[in-house]
Amino acid sequence: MTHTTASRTTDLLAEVDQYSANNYHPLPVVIDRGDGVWVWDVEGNRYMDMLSAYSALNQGHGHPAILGAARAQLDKLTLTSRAFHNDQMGPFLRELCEATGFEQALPMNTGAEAVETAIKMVRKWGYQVKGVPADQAEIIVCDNNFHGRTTTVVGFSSEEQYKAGFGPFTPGFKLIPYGDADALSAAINENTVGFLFEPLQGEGGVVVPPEGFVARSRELCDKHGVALMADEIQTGLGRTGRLFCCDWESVRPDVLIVGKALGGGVYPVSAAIADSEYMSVFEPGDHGSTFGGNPLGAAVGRASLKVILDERLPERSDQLGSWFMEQLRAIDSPHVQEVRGKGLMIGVVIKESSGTARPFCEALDEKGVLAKETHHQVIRFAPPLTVTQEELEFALGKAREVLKA
Ligand code: IF1
Repeated sequence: MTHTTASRTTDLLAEVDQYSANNYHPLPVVIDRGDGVWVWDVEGNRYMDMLSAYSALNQGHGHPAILGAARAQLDKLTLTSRAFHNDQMGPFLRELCEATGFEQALPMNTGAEAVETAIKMVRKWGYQVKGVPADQAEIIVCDNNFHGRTTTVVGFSSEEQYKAGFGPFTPGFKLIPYGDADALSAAINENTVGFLFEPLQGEGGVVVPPEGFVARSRELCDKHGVALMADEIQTGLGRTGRLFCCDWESVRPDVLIVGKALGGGVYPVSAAIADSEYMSVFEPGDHGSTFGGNPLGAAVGRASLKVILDERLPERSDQLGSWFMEQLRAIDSPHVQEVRGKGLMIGVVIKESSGTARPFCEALDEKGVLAKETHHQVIRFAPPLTVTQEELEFALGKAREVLKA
């Protein structure tokens, strides 16, 4: 069955073309319904969602427990601002701290805001606790990083397009090659306050660092009094087959940054999480957000976290991910250079001689499997973690057809 594109889709695409900024190049599918790993377009065609909104939908579309919590909260109270307390934020932060093993959490909305929060926290910790001279704090980051789209964050991107035309940028960031602990060691000096990294790079092309990199980074940060800041916005909450990707190397960062799936695909919920040694640098007025910690987001966050733990989604991701990756590797394709990843965060790298990954994603889309390329050569497979083996077989069948063609 090849999916059809009819006039309703054409009209809706034209509307976006006319009224939206041109900052995206999406696949031409207009979705109007979702359930679990499945979505339907406005023509009634069904697709399997192999992107999960970049891991914001680890619990799947329309998870009943998350929708139930959201509906109940909608009827009671949605927003107070932080000028007053609400009855959901405290329980949410306690449950988040209990699940992650940290003392305190600062709630925000989007991932980029949580990254900014972590940067501010670690800089102030550097001045107040480590004794770095005023305005000299340095944070080390990695080539090929993706931490969001704010001006500070794109300022330390190594991707020219993310920065071009948007300067001047915030100083105080130093780039090292990803996965290179010796480079990290060499880059640390007396003014280094933090090392911000993704334990597995997502947008960078599903890049798995050499084994031991995270543990060695932990050792180096311990040795030099540098805060290890793990951006687990995409890798966290079960995606890579552990609750957090750092768990693969038994590493506890100093600052844990979460977002995406913390909102269960329903609402933007993010947080910077740390012990009070770091968190206590914030005083009233230092930092905040109109919406961060709001009761609707907190109720959604509580339900989203509970689903991940109750349904043992990290274990599912580990087992199904290993199996799925093995099956993908077994496809005899002239186009595939490598299949890599952890858990259900998987990249199929297309050989440059076969062109880019985009036409392969378009072909999958036509066969009812939604996948999106990243970094030109990589097809990313990251379904909701609630996926079944049978559903993965469906995607695998389509992947075989597309990759062998
Ligand atoms: C887009 C990419 C993924 C992230 C990590 C922070 C953020 C992200 C590790 C910021 C966000 C996004 C943003 C979204 C698409 C998605 C993406 F392709 F752009 F890079 F997932 F791979 N840290 N990732 O992955 O979180 O502020 O967006 O909530 O279209 O830009 P945010």
